[in-house]
Amino acid sequence: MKYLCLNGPNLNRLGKREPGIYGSETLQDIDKALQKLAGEFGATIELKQSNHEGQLIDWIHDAEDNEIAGIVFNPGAYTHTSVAIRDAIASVNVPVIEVHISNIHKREEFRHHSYLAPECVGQISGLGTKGYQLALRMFLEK
Ligand code: CA2
Repeated sequence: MKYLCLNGPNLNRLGKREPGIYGSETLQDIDKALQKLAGEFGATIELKQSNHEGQLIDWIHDAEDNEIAGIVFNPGAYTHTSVAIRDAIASVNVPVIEVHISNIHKREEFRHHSYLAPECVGQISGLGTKGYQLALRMFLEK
């Protein structure tokens, strides 16, 4: 089975700034842990990051054509703004788990609402970078 891990805007800065909120791990560290976990189940996962909404939408569409079995998705700030990404998730037959490193419900009011959550299988928030592995494990054990 093939899985995809998508990351939205500014997540390429992980580990470089704001370690108090997002920890000290980089996207590369997250990728490494996901590769190891997927490997244990004989699966593969590809991690991608983009700062551009349209690119993320194209990757979501491509996931269906590429027979991706599930997407672990940290949409970054697009979580709170993007009807277009919500529509993209709704337009494909690929399950998506929304992941946030920080607890968005403990932060500013504008982060409490997700446009995407109603189209996702579920949401993991506030469990640090471990949340990515938990989301992938959910797909792998299903
Ligand atoms: O907690 C999360 O994972 C978020 O998706 C991260 C987004 C934020 O807009 C969401 O509300 C919650 C921001 C990602 C920015 O990443 C940075 C990494 C290092 C330094 C500064 C920002």
